[in-house]
Amino acid sequence: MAAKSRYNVAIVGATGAVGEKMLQMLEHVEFPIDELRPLASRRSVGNTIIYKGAEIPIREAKPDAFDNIDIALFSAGGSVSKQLAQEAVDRGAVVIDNTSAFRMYEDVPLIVPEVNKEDIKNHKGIIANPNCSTIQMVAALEPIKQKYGLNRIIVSTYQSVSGAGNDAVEELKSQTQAMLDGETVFSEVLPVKSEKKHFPIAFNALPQIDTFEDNHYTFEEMKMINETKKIMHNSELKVSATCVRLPFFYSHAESIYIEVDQDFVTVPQIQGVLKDAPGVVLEDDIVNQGYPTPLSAEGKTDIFVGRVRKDLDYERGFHLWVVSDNLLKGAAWNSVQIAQALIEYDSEE
Ligand code: NAP
Ligand code: 3JM
Repeated sequence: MAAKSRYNVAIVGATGAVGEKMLQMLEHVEFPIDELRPLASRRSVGNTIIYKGAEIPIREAKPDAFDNIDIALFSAGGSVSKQLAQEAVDRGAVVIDNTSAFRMYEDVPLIVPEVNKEDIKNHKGIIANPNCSTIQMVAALEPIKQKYGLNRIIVSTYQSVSGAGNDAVEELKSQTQAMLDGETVFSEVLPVKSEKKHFPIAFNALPQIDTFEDNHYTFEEMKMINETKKIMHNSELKVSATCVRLPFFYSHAESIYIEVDQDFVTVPQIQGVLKDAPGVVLEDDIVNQGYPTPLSAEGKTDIFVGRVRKDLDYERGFHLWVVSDNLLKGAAWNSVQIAQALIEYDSEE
């Protein structure tokens, strides 16, 4: 992409949970935009979005909507990305894709700027934004890996419903009220959109995010496992994940167990590394019940870490509690950081 003073930017999925936050984040960093082009499905044509106080009509996402676009941020699901990302690239845009469509392709960099920003330079038109749960985990663990080595990660997630989009947020709201009114309710959106009646998410915990794979892990769990190895440049890293959906609206929390490569590492040493880590905030003050929660992280771009403690049985084992806003660092903010890095590299060329 040629360096410019201002860029034409398309947002594919501009009316969605992630797309709305992308608009906020672009505005927040005063991204150098010439034309902002919000795209969505045909259903949204006739509606508008507000950007910097101006009303902008939404256009249908189709190939010619990418004419003269420099950067296209995609978050409208994997099938839309598979259909349109290459069309955008063919018209001269760089695509930053929020879906799982291309993340594991060899020629597609998978980027968390605090971890592997330099990989952006290898892009061939498409750059992928990792899964929300992967992003907050690798950004917290990379500085520990740099200092003490890392050979195993076992993570259990506590994920909010907004990770499944605006429909899932509405489903939790209506189910909660219905259950308080004594009704029997079933889910249609969570754990995955289906015709089948499913347990409610309200007042519940669902140990399924996305569909099941042949190895009995869910696709969400396999995304965390495979994406982590790619971003951390270590195919030998041992990673296992259990992903659980819980009835709150925003942020994901994770209980993470790690094994470092060195003996005699202390909790204060791990805390010290996290204190200095970019994009990470240490909130670990158990005397005052100080630790992050989904509500305390909501609306913030940082990754919050607390409850750092040593495993009781294994000398090189540590446990951490990591929380971040899934729609911000987990999606929109990470994508906008990638866009910023992209134009920064272009201006260096
Ligand atoms: P959402 O709230 O359901 O929004 C979906 C968006 O996609 C809406 O803007 C919708 O437009 C648009 N869309 C749907 N079908 C379309 C089509 N055929 N053509 C063009 N636009 C279409 O979902 P979300 O939470 O924002 O997530 C969107 C996608 O982003 C997800 O499917 C996922 O792949 C990705 N995502 C990534 C992360 C991450 O961690 N990186 C996190 C969450 C989501 P209408 O309003 O016109 O229907
Ligand atoms: C987060 O319908 C779809 O293709 C979207 C499924 C989805 C994804 C995904 O796989 O792209 C929903 C929510 C993600 C993600 O970030 O991995």
